[in-house]
Amino acid sequence: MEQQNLFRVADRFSFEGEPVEIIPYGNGHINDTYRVTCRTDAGARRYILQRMNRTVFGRPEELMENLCGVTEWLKRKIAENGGDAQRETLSLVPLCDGNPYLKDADGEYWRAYLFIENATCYDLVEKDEDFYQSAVAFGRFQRLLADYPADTLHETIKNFHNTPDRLSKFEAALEADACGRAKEISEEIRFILERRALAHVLTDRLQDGTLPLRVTHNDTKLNNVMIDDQSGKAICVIDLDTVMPGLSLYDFGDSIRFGASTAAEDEQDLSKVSCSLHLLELYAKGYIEGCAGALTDAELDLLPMGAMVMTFECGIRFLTDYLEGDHYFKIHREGHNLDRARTQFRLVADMEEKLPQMKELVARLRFEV
Ligand code: ADP
Ligand code: GN1
Ligand code: MG
Repeated sequence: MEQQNLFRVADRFSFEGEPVEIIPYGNGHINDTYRVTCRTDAGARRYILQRMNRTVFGRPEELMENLCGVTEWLKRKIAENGGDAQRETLSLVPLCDGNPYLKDADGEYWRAYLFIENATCYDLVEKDEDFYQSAVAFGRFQRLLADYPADTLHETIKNFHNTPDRLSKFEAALEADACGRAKEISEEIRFILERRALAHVLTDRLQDGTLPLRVTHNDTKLNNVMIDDQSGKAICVIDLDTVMPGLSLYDFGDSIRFGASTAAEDEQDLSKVSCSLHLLELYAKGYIEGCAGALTDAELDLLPMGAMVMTFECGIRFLTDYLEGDHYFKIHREGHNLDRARTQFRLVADMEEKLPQMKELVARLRFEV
C-alpha cells in the first residue's frame, strides 16, 4: 500500500523518465526520505522524495517558501562564483503542474530534490579531513546567506534554539510525566537542573547585543552536508528546513556536539563518548576560515561555550521527547532517546573538564587562521 502510494506521489513530480524503484533512504531523525530511481532512454536518473514531518513543521507552506527563496539565492551566488549550482545546493524538482511541492489527499506534504550523485553523508567522522571540509562548507554557507533578506524568512520552528525555553519545556514534561518514565532518570534530571544557568549563556548575550543575529542553518550535523567522493570536498549543505535567523554559535556548537564526539549520538557504552580536542580544533579552523573574517571577537570567544550549550540543549530535547513518549525524534529501539540524551550529557561533562583547553586552542587559532 505504502509502495503504491509512493509511486502515485512520485508520478506527480516532473521526474525525467519513469519511476521504477522507491526505497527509504538516509538517517535523518525528522522527515521520511526516499530515493527514487527513474528509467530513461539515457540511463537511470535518481531523485530524493521527502514527506515532510507535519508534527515538527506546523506550517509546511511557509517552510517551502523559505526553501525556495534560500535555494534560489544560493544558486545565484554559486553561479556568480563560478560553481556548479545543480550540485552545490539542493535543487527542488517541481510537480508536473509547476508547483514546488505536493499536498496529497491525506494532507501530507511532499517535495523532491535532484539526487546529488557521487557524494556521501557521514554519520561519524571517518576521515579527519571530511570534518574539516564540513566546517569550511558550513562557514561558507553562512557567508553566502549573510546579506539574505532575513525579515522574509519564516520561523519554521518557534524558539528552535532558545535553550531556556527548551529547559522550561523539559520541566513541564517532567511535571506531567505522561509515560511514568521520570522515576528511571533521576540522575539525568539532576544533571540538567544543576546546570540551569548554562541554558542562558547564549540567549542572554543575544539579548544584550553582545552576539549578532545572522541567517544560520541551525542543524549542522555532519550528515547534513554532502562530501564529494572524488575530491573529498564538502560540496553541498542539505536539510535546509531550519534556515532561520540565529547565532553562528548554534551552527558551530551543533557541529561539534555531533562530529567531534568520539562515538555515535546513540552509543550505549558511555565510556566511548568524549569530545575530541583534535576534531574540535580541526572544525574550528575550518569554520573560522569558511566564515572568512565575518565572526566578531565575542563570537570567537564563545565558540567553546557554544559547543557546550548546544550539546546540553540537544540532550534536554532528547530527554523531553523520552518523557513525552518519543513523538518528535524517530526512534529505532526502546529507550533510544534516553540513550541519545545520555551521550549528550556525557559530552557536556567532558567539555566542562576540557573547557580551559578548548578556549586555549580557539584563542590560538584566531591568530593563525
Ligand atoms: P531529515 O530532516 O530527516 O534529517 P534530510 O533532508 O537531512 O532529512 O535528509 C535525510 C538524508 O537523505 C540525508 O542525511 C542524506 O543522506 C539524504 N539526502 C537528502 N537530500 C539529498 C540529496 N539531494 N541527494 C542525496 N542525498 C540526499
Ligand atoms: C534532527 O533532521 P535531522 O535528523 O538532521 C533535529 C536537530 C537535532 C538532531 C539530533 C528539525 O536533525 O535539531 O539536533 O535531529 N532537527 C529538527 O540528531 O528538529
Ligand atoms: Mg538531516
